[in-house]
Amino acid sequence: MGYKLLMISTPVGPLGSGLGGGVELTVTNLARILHQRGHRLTVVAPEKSTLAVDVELVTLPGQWQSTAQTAGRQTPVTQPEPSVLSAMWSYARQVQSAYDLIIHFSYDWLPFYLTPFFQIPIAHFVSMGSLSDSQDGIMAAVAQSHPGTLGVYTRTQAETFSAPEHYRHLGSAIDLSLYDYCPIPAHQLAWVGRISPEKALEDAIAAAEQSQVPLKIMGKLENPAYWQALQAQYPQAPVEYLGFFDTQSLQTVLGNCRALIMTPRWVEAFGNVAIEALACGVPVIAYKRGGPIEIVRHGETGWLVEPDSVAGLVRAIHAIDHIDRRTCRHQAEQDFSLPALGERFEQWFATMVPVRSSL
Ligand code: HBI
Repeated sequence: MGYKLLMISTPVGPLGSGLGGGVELTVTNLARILHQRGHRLTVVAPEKSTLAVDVELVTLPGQWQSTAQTAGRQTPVTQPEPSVLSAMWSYARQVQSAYDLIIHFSYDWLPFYLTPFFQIPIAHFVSMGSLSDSQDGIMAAVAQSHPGTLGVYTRTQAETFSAPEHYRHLGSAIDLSLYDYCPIPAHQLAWVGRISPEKALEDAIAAAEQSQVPLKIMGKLENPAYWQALQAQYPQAPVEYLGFFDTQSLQTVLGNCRALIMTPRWVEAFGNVAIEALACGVPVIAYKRGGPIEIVRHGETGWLVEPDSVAGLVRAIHAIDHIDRRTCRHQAEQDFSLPALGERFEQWFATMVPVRSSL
């Protein structure tokens, strides 16, 4: 039975800009698989958004939300006006009667506060771990008033909140047909992500310098000052920043690497880049922190390293040949395919959308 779904994207930037990080991939992939499975979708996103899926895309003007992960625990809720967040939710209120369900991907206060004022159910996909008291508070309120409507990537992410049992684990996925298995890589490592302090790129650069294995860096240069500081701190490190790539270009470079290095300083909710690497046959070396714990099979598809230990990263880099690259691709096919993701989300929606009478 096809649902009529209104999908509201993150308000931190246009879909396709990379500003929305992993959540952009989640929105695009989920739209793709739900469309393929016969649901009727409308995606609502900030202006200048692009979506490589043949569904209705409604783009709205307004200022972006500032990124929540740069805020502190006591940071008050902010909403610049004219706000793209309020524009997207005003639109949703006007059109809601044409849909069975709204699913949104904002890590912001407003959508949670608005929930009781809407006539149709709202599925809240929470894309990060706990970051601020105001966001935790409003999500806890919805967990109480609308149980079962909060979704996350992983158990680890849910456990950062006060009532983990209220969060449904949806995992993540990628379109495996876009990723080519690479059996024999070049002698280089990859680091992929928004270049911002919580991603701790400095540790990967230090490990590249100590192991003398070249490091290819890709991702949105979100914090140029931070990047400048790293270059000054490690002038001799064998690293190269290649830019922000679309999936096709990313997987070409990533697949040609001996390993992906993941150095999250914060609790990474999932780590989509980890499954992109596995899909190319690339082992993942990651700190044992957050989402990668539930992705990497230690000793089989990569190495989970003591958090913040550069020495641990270097040891793992020297042991990377113990990993069979075919096992990496196989795990991606088993756990992280789009059909598996579509199934998990449909099961979640069924708990919120009243079954229409057969009449
Ligand atoms: N910050 N305020 C805010 N809202 C979001 O939706 C948001 C964010 N920061 C990062 C982000 N979304 C995504 O890039 C991550 O969830 C992946």
